[in-house]
Amino acid sequence: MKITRVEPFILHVPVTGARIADSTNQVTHWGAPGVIVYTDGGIEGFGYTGTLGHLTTDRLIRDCIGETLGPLLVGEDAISVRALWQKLHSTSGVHWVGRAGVTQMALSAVDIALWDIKAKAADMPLWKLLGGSESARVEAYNTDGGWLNWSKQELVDCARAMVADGFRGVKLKIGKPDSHEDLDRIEAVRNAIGPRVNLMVDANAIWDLPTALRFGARLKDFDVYWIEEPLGPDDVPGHAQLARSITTPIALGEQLYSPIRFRDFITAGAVHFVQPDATRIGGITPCWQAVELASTFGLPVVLHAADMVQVHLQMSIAHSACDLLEYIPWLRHCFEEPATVEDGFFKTPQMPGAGTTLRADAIDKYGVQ
Ligand code: 0YR
Ligand code: MG
Repeated sequence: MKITRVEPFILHVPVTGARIADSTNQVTHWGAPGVIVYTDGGIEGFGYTGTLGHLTTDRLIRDCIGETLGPLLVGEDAISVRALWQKLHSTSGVHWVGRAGVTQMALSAVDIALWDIKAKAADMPLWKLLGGSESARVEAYNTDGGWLNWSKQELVDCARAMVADGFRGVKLKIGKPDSHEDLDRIEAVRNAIGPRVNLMVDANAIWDLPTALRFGARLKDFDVYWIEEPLGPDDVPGHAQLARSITTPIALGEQLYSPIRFRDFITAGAVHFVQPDATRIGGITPCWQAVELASTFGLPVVLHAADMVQVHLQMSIAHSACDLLEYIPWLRHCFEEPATVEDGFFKTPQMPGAGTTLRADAIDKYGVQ
């Protein structure tokens, strides 16, 4: 099945409630620079990455796909996904200009589109192609009710509503200038949801080590399930020291751009819940490697969903290390078969492919140049 054409796109899709914030990011529109890969067999593959919706950065990713990676794909056999990943990685020259960020995100989008083609050609959903079983169940936890710019009352109301909807886990953003305020908000939500619902907190890499040591130690009072990205995303020894000092488990990985970075954190004892993101690490190909690595060390993997619930759901169904998955429903209405949660668990997708096929109207409605 030969690749005939590679067409990049950019979507900007409004987020819940007009504007959300975590400790480092403000978002009004989620950016999804991506690609449609066409083949002579009539199958089209869809892949994309995720951004904060800045047009200038999204164009860098689009152009990397369209001008650098795309021409190397035309004429190749779309089914040879791993070989194509190696070719793009080593002969495009992108590794010289960036091993993280734009180039890896462009590579991610392309790799995901190729896996989409491979699963469609096999006439099965990706989870089945990856060896998964229909009976696997993936639990959802909800992040879309805990934003940092929302008031304490909004957090409490949202947490109650999510639990009433069947979610058994909710995540709160933390990282207020005064960390006492974070504790106050965590306490309010814990009281609202009761002792049996999992409560995660996510600092989005804003704390320094002294703050993390001091306030991280208080999280056990509220039975916090994990503290996510407490420190800078590349700080291996800092996270290792924190892991030795507090009892709340550490989650991270959404900003790591290679399986080797995961090896570094895991072997240093600096992470407990491992969170690779296929839209950043370079696609499903290296993301699967990170999942296998974590699982070899006996660590649970909770893929960073953001809006790649689509492929992350497929991978989670297929791998026994992935029982839990983040839910942020900003893009779901853009897909032919959106990820759906019922009574706290994701429904198993049935359409052939990676789940990334966009509805025809999504590009008309949200496409930007
Ligand atoms: C907004 N999930 C995250 C959102 C999310 C971010 O920046 O995308 O909070 O990626 O940290 O765990
Ligand atoms: Mg996070």
